[in-house]
Amino acid sequence: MASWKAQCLRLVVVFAACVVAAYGSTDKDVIPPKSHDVQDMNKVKAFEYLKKYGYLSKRPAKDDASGVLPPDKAVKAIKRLQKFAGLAETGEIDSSTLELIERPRCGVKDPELTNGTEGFNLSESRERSRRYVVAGPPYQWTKHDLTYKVVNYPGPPSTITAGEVDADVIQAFKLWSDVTPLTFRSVDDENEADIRLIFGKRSHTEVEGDPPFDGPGGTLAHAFSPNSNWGATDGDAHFDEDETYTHGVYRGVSFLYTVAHEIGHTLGLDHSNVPNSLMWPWGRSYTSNFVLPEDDKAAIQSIYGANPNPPTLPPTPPTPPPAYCITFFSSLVLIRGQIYAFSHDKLWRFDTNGNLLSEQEGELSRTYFPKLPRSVAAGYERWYDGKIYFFKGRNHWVYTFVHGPPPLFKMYDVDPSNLPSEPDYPRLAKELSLPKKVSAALHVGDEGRTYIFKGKMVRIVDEYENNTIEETKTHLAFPGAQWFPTGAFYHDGYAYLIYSHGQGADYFRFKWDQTRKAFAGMPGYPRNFFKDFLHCP
Ligand SMILES: [Ca+2]
Ligand SMILES: [Ca+2]
Ligand SMILES: [Zn+2]
Ligand SMILES: [Zn+2]
Repeated sequence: MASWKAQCLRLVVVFAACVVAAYGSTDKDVIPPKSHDVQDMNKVKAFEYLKKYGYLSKRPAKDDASGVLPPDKAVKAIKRLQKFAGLAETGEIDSSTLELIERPRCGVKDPELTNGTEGFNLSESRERSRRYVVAGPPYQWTKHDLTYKVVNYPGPPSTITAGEVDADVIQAFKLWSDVTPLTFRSVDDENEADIRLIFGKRSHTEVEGDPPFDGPGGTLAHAFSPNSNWGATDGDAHFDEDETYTHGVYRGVSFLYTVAHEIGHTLGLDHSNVPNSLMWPWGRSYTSNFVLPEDDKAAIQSIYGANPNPPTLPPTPPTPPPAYCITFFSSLVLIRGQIYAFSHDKLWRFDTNGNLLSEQEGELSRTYFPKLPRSVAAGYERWYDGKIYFFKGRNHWVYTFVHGPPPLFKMYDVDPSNLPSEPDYPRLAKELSLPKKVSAALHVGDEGRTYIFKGKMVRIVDEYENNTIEETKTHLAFPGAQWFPTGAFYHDGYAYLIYSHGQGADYFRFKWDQTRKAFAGMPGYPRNFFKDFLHCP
């Protein structure tokens, strides 16, 4: 891997430069299958994606020229993508994989996560293997005082003004300079700039090997590693001008987020497989009070060290807390790596770093989940098939993800022979052999285990075997926990039990013990959920 990488000019979209160099004419012989069948269209799409983003990096075998990717190679590549993105490794282009493929993202190729990859640590548990990746020497700056130039500004369909671009660029550089000895200074002459930020459509520069952009959607931007033999283009970032860049609103593509991510590449970072890290390849919408996630801070400090003069925290202006900081959440559910917080007929979405991903005032939950009742009491996403279960009172609802325009989830039809009739919910919890009045639920994906909370009790269900492993008192399965959690989720090796009350919410945290197949209590809890998770005052 390392030697292969070193041979390439290092556009972090190594794709164009390297693939052409490594494959020569063979590359264009591999033609994806042509068909009007939807299934095959998805295969073509997936094939293009895997090739473009570094999941089919080996020289294709001769017989690939037939246009059909050998099934074992396809399965392997799809599994690698699913592993990187934290999806169930089915090896099939299932609905969540298709959704991932259609999500706008950075054009830079994803790193191959092997034992030998720089900066990537495999440790005991699978969950812990999620970590940042650095490009490694020599792809880093040898000086700390860097200069930049915003060479041009985007026209329509972007709605961001030149002033807003400049403000976002300053804020994006500050995210990185606050935690490192690096400094960034704007210069007037682009020829004096280390880092040039350039907007363009399709074939957007004269630079040989710079891959063209792909129109609206798909690739948002790409960047070039420092010291990677591209001459002046080293350390530059290019932004697809066919995107609708926005500033400070929840619509369109957040320019702040996009530029902050690309700067990470221009400083020598590769993509991280930590969901919701800044160097995670898939773009996301505007977030208020964006903070640099810990994974990215650790990544950049592993190259340049910490800031010897860390900035003193600026005095926080006395702004009223956002509405969600004084909301009673009837349930908190982790769905596709995001926390969905439900209250009455609304929901708020947060990433696991506590960045708000939805409107500050909340959104109607039915725009995501048609016919979902108000104040849903509990829910969880089952990893192996992506089904999302909700509970309230004596009833349950099941949803599945659909890619395309909202609503993003549709009711799951229990009996496929019923199609195209409407699935029939609510259904009784009893049909799932579950009690009524479930207050919270969490799902440990790797184990296929679901914990269903009701009153003082928790029922541990094996989803693979479809049976109950154990029913016990909550504080026995979760040492130190109180009864009756109102929300729960499992993330990255830890379970969180949340207790909403009139004045906010407390939470307890428990570590999954792989050997004992049980949760261990952690000292120092309960803590304030709104402060820790949602950055509320
Ligand atoms: Ca440059
Ligand atoms: Ca694009
Ligand atoms: Zn990227
Ligand atoms: Zn470019």
